Amino acid sequence: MATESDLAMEAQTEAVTSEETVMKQPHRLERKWTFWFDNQSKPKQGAAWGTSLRKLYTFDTVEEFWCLYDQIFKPSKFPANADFHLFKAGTEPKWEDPECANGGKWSIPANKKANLDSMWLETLMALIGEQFDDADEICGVVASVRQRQDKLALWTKTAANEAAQMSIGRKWREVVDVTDKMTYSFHDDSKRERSAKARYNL
Ligand code: MGP
Repeated sequence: MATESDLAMEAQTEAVTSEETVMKQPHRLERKWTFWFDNQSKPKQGAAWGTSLRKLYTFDTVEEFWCLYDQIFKPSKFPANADFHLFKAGTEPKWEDPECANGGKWSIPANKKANLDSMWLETLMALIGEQFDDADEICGVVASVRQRQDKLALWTKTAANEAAQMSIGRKWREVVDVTDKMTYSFHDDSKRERSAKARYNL
């Protein structure tokens, strides 16, 4: 017959086992995200924009994210003219994608390589962690490694919605912790409402 201490030991073992099971389960994100990469450092003569754009990985857990980030996605390791993208799965990082066609982007210049990496990482975590109130308005983020100056751009869906863009811009500024001037530009000027502006500033 089991003694009281046997039962206590059993209960304790069960509790530890179920805690381990919970810890081993991957932490699922609210939605799926896709990493893209475009290496335009050796462009083929006459090749149209987008021919070197590659879809790399789609993931939906925190564990996959860290694995991918650690192994590959540090922008500063890459040559000039490379672009990195993290976009919602199903949205291509192109103006032509229906989710982006009526949108635009907030841009932030990165003054140092370390700066680009840290702003990129902070942005990725804010996106997959759903920290933006207007998350449904966001398409994704692009890190551009450039000879002149690296930069980050946060692409959004509805450029004409000024209130949403201002809210996203303010939040992004907080996330990357910069105080520099930021500009939002429409992908396609001809698509904006007549009454709307072509740009917003923060
Ligand atoms: P860019 O990289 O968005 O501009 O586009 P930026 O950041 O001002 O310039 P960069 O030299 O620092 O890269 C540069 C050019 O690439 C554009 O003028 C287009 O010709 C082409 N291009 C860029 N994007 C994102 C697209 C796109 O989504 N679709 C198409 N068709 N062309 C694009």
